[in-house]
Order: sequence, then C-alpha cells, then structure tokens
Amino acid sequence: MIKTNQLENKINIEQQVTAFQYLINLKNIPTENTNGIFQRYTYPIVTAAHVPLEWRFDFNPETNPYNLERIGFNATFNAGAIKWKDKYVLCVRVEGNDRKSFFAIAESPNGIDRFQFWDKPCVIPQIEGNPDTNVYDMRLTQHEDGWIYGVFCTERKDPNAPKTDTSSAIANAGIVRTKDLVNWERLPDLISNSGQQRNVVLHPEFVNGKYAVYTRPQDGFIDVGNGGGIGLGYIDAMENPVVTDEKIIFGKVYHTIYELKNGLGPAPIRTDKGWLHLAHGVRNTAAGLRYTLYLFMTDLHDLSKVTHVPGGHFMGPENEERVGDVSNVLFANGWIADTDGTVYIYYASSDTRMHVAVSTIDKLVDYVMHTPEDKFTSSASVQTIIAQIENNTKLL
Ligand code: M1P
Repeated sequence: MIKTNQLENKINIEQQVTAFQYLINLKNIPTENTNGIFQRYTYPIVTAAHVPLEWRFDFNPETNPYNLERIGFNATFNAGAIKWKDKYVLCVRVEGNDRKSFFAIAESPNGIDRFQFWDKPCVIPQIEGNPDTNVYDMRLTQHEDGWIYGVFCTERKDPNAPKTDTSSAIANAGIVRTKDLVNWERLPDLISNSGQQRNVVLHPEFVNGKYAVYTRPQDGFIDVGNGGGIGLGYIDAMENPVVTDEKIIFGKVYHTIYELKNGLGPAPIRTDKGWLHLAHGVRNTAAGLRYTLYLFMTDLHDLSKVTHVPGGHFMGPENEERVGDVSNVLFANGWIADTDGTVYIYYASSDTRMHVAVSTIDKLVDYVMHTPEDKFTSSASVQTIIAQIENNTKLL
C-alpha cells in the first residue's frame, strides 16, 4: 500500500514538473520601451529556476522521503554564446548555493525564449597539481583554426596570502577547446606578464599567423591597480599560450563609465566598417560599483586601433535588473550575430540571471559610428546637445 508521505511527494513532484515545464516554455515578450538601438525582452531567459529538477532533487522516496531539495542553485549569469547546429546556445555560469560556479550549456530554438539546459553540466578537465577552485565567465570563440575555444576565469587561493587571510585569490585565464560543446580539452592557462588576468577573450581570426587575444591585466583580485584597461597581445600556439606584445588598446579614463576598470565582453563581430566590440565599464559610487555595457569599434586591419567610441553606456541596469547578488551590474560575455544580420546580446543582471536584447549589425554599426563621443566635460556635453537641437530646428 502507498504511504501518505509517498503520495504527497508524488503530487509534489508532479506540481514541480508542471511549474518547471511552464517556465521553460514561456514565450518572451518585447518590452514597450525601446530607444531604437536594441529591443529588451520582458522575462529573463535563464534563471536559477531553469536548473533542471534532476540536478536539484533526489527523486527516490527511499532516500528522500520528504522530497527535499538536495542541491540548491543560487544564480545563472555571465554566459558565453554561440549559434550551434541552428540553435542559440549559451555556456552559462551556474552558481550553486555552495558558491562554486561551473559551466552548463542551455539552448533555445529562437534565441529569445525556451532556453533549456542540456542533461548534465560541462566537465572541465583539471590541470594536474593545480586544480581550479572556481571557474566563471566563459567566452566562446569559433576560431578559423576549426576549434571552438572557451576562455574563462580560473580562480585559486593566493598562495602568498597570510594564513589569516582566507579571501585573497589569484585570477587567471583558463583555456579549453572543443568540437562538440560536450568533450572539452584543457590547455595550459594563459601565461602573461600580469599578476592576474580576467576578461580574456580570443579573437576569431588569425593575425599574421598568430592567435590574437584581448586581455585585462590587473594587480589585484578586485582592483586592477596600476594595471587595467583592455589589452591586446599575440600567442604563437594555443598549446603553449604565452602572450607577447601585450598593449593596452582601451584604457580607463577619469569621469567616464569606465573610470575604475573595464573589460571586453564576447569576441568581436566582423562588420564592413570594422570590428564591433561589446565591453563593460565600471565606476564607483556611494552605493558601490556600477557596471554598464558599452560598444566600440576597431580597425579591420589593425586590431589595436580604436576607431569609434560612442559616449556613455550602451545599456545600463534598469528596473529589476538593478537588484541581485551584486546589485547595479550589467555584464555580457556572449552575443550571436545571425546570418540575417540580427544580433542577440546576452547579458546578465546583478550577477543573478540572464537576459536577451536584440538588435542588428546595421543598427549597432550606426550607433557606434554616429553617437556623439564623450568629450569629457559637462560644458562639452551641453555643446553636443545644443548642436543637435539647432540642427533639428533647421528642419522645422
Ligand atoms: O560582480 C561583477 C563582475 O565582477 C567581475 O568582473 P571584473 O573583473 O570586470 O570586475 C567578475 O567577477 C564578473 O564575473 C562579475 O560579474
């Protein structure tokens, strides 16, 4: 005879399955407000509630008589992205309640809703004798050498920190490659002149026969110190990833949205006019750090030459996006440029959940090339506004 608690558990599981199915099949709706540059969507596309029930619950009534959640998940954010076999695929940073992040693939048929995780999280091979403590923020690059590379942040305890310091860490770029997003080959971690590295991104094309890599050298784990800025360097072979000629191509600037630090987002998109880049800029406020997204363009033939920088942020946290584990943060390390020119921008809000905004190559290029630049003073900003008003007046 079936026991009462077994019956209750059966009903409970069925209810959870129904709620889960509803969530992962929810159709997304464009928001009403749009600036013409991109279209936001109403619902986050991947949240902790999208983590499959099998990952969370032990469904065996013998070992889990009260149907308790055995493994909790806290957040899903900072996803790399790629179009793969006609699906829109994210490599999501999933964070467990134990604060460990790992990668898991989620796919959608249309890029804006119905994201569903694959059966199991990614298994990232470890470097012998030097395991990762925590991994996050993978950038996926489909390189012209035929591999898909994943460059991510690997974090380990600082071996030189005093015994009483249980927080200090060293961040570096870990590198994996795959042909199927299932089997990952681990390559050595990046070797650069900087004490720490985060936000490292592989360029999709060879440059003079070398791999080009965008870096973000930093002195400390949180503070970039004397380092910082978006760097560019070259690697002869990914099996021995030593960066040479690392130079800052986009530095920090006083009283801008990237005053404190910045970092590249996903690999850049090739356009007729130049390489389109998405990055994040950070400034300090009385309420803590504020992360916003910005775009810039570099020369098609000289990656180190920044040709266009629209003033201000491209996207900043709005409404519910402002609140989360690390509030007032937008961060993006994935976008997909579709063959029809649509661009899906995958961004995370407040280190908690994933969203999508949709634009086109043409609109983004127009935005980057024709948005007034930051002239670095209030008075110059006023002059820019007045010039636009006067031009508009002539049209009346
Ligand atoms: O918490 C905001 C972000 O902080 C770091 O980014 P950065 O190194 O540019 O400051 C990363 O930990 C990132 O994952 C996180 O979203």
